[in-house]
Amino acid sequence: MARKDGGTRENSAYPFSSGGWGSLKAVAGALAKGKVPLRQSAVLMKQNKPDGFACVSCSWAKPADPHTFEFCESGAKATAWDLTAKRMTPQFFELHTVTELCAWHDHDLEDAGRLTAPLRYDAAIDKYVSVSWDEAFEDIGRELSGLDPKRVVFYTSGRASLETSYMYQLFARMYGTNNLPDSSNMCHESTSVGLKAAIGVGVGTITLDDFEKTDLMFFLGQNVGTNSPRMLHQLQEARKRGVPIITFNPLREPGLIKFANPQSPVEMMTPANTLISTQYHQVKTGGDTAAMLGICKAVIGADDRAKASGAPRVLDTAFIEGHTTGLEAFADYVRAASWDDIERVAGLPRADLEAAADEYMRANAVMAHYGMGITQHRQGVQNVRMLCNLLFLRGNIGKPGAGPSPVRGHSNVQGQRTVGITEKPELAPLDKLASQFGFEPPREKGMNTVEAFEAMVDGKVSAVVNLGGNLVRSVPDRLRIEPAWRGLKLTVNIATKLNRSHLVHGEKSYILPCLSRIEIDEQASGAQAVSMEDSTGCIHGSRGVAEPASPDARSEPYIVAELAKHTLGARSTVNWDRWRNDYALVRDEIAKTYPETFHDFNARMWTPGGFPRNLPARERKWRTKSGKAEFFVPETIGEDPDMPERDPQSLRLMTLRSDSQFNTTIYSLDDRFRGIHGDRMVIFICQDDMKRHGLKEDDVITLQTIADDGFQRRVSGLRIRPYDIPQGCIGGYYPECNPLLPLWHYAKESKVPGAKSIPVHIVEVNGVPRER
Ligand SMILES: Nc1nc2c(c(=O)[nH]1)N[C@H]1C(S)=C(S)[C@@H](COP(=O)(O)OP(=O)(O)OC[C@H]3O[C@@H](n4cnc5c(=O)[nH]c(N)nc54)[C@H](O)[C@@H]3O)O[C@H]1N2
Ligand SMILES: Nc1nc2c(c(=O)[nH]1)N[C@H]1C(S)=C(S)[C@@H](COP(=O)(O)OP(=O)(O)OC[C@H]3O[C@@H](n4cnc5c(=O)[nH]c(N)nc54)[C@H](O)[C@@H]3O)O[C@H]1N2
Ligand SMILES: [Mo]
Repeated sequence: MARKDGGTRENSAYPFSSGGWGSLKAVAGALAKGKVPLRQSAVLMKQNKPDGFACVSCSWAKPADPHTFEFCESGAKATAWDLTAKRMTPQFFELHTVTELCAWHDHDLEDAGRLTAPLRYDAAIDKYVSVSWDEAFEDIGRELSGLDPKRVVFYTSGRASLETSYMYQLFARMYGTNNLPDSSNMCHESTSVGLKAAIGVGVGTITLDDFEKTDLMFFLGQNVGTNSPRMLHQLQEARKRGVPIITFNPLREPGLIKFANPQSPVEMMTPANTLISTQYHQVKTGGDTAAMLGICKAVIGADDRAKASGAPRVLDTAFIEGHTTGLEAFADYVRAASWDDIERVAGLPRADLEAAADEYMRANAVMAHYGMGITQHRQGVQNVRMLCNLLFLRGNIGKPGAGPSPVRGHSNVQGQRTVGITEKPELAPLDKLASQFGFEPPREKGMNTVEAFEAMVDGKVSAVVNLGGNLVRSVPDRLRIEPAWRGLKLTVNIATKLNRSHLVHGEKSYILPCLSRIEIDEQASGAQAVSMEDSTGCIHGSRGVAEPASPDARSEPYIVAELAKHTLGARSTVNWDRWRNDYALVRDEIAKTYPETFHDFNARMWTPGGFPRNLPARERKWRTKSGKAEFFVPETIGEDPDMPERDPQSLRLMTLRSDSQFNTTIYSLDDRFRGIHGDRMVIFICQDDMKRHGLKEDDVITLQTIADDGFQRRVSGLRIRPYDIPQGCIGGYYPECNPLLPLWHYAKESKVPGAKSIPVHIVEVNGVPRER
């Protein structure tokens, strides 16, 4: 299953490596398709530059000395998507009823262009109609003040800036609720919970400098070529130094195999592209705990032998004794684990895991990059804890070139948590906020994303305010949640483009068009800047450079300030108008709330490369329960409790992203890397399983979730695509497959939906039901 060659065997579906000419062509195509005016496309030169704007796509770090083109194919597509010349004016909405728009494809809705004016749903004509900003704010304020704050949900998608997020959480808390779910709840919350327990901070500890000092990198369940392509720069530099990369991923992802740097003409010309992964292990979905357990078993076995023979120890005993707790219990568990179980659950032979362990034992400094393949499982938090166990064995944290590296998704998803977007009161500086602003914040736990939807299905939510996002598409169980969403009294959507969640509206519904942060944001005190935190905990300023999509669109801080003012009225102790006029004043307040990280915020935000967050684990200070880095004994070897035990017909479905989407935003129906064109309703499945289930390429199947809760979850019209993927595991696209994901299929400790391991059956082939 594993190939030590790291992929010399070409994936027949994909003749290109990631990056390369295909990537440049895709950028040009994206600009042309969006009809981006030429003067606007020059904007790309300001992307991720210290004096420019932070890309609206992924959250990968922005270097202090950026490349001339510090953007990638995905980032350029995201920029082009925002800068499009197409507009969705009120006239557009005069022409189309909401019922009619509900039949549009997700791609077509957003592709119709940027929203230009505030809109209110008019039930009498089933259309969104133009409304003035004043009217909108007044009506929303009135509606919200009449509701029980505990029944109102304030969602944030991870793009909004630190300034907006800080204002938003303060607004929600002054209003009276901690219901502040965000996209992280469906994403890296397993990291926030797992790393916090293990090392005392809920985020990764590496910075860009570590790439120059590392000896080995693990890559688990993250698809770098598609989802954080700028990181390929650092990976390639490390590979040139001979640093091995060991990948665990069920799919042979072309973007993890080879790399050609489109910004290096020499490499573009030479056929010898750099290999990314030196070992590629096609672990079974959900098999990572078992795989890491196998590596730990080989390492601890080698250490036991060294100890017995008096040879130098394999474990970093100084680190373990000085900094950790719980090794003995963990080591006993590892020694007792059987290779048979490990091989079965990981779907990998012992020899492969030992090969990974050999590299690991040779390396002095090891980083572990990981993504949704680790976090979006019933055992997502356990996976993160296992990864820490593995790193702790050889002291791979808090030293140069080493540490856990959760590759975050949205461009400021990590930062939002840093400034108080959380439903967990213990993670928010409530006392500070109370004294700083003279109010009594709510102390009881709010709802995270899954809890908010559970409550919605039970009729316990009245209103949702969406700061970005497209929840009826991104959350599990679409067929159950859409009717619940329609039952809401009020839905307020702050957005750049129209999406499905705006159409599946509540009784009252507003769409408030906002600026993208690529755009110039003029307020009373002049042009404004905002800031974000990247995946490596560095904070950057960002200044819009493009012309606003519409004179009638407003910035996010402006909209949040007005909503707060109109909802809270005299109850508020904040002068929202001053903040709205000058975001530097908001940053001063952030600095007061969080002085350790944000002192002198206004000056430091322009530090090239960003300024680092205060992260004690980087200095080997552990803010955990025990005051040490904590080893962890897994509850199970990784089996998913929702997966039927002995059912040869069952399959595990993982839901994936293509390189032509940003989450629910579908740029096109292609997936260049995986060789898919013009169709997202596909299922990746291996030849063995095709044979076993009697399927041919292009057969069209219906999948049904295996669950006995009395609710039938099906998706039809899925076309069979043979792919290099382990037996028993299949892949499909997010969000198309979301109706199959039950709301209750989540990681116990983090409530992150198990989007990478949905138990399914094939119930229909080419329209003919399957007997069972
Ligand atoms: N272009 C683009 N960039 C994006 C996004 C986008 O949609 N488009 N989304 C952004 C967001 S919000 C996020 S969170 C990130 C997501 O970025 P990633 O973390 O890369 O997420 P996915 O694409 O969902 O899938 C990750 C990989 O996990 C593998 N995988 C699935 N199951 C398992 C498993 O059990 N074990 C292992 N080891 N691997 C598994 C899949 O084959 C896939 O290669 O990207 C961000 N960047
Ligand atoms: N099955 C399955 N489900 C998943 C996942 C999966 O891998 N599989 N991944 C999960 C993950 S990791 C995530 S992060 C979530 C994401 O879930 P969401 O946060 O709900 O979705 P997005 O697609 O990121 O949001 C897109 C919308 O945001 C709005 N928007 C874009 N830019 C801006 C802006 O600058 N400001 C404002 N206010 N609005 C803007 C646009 O209207 C756009 O339609 O989905 C999760 N759901
Ligand atoms: Mo995400």
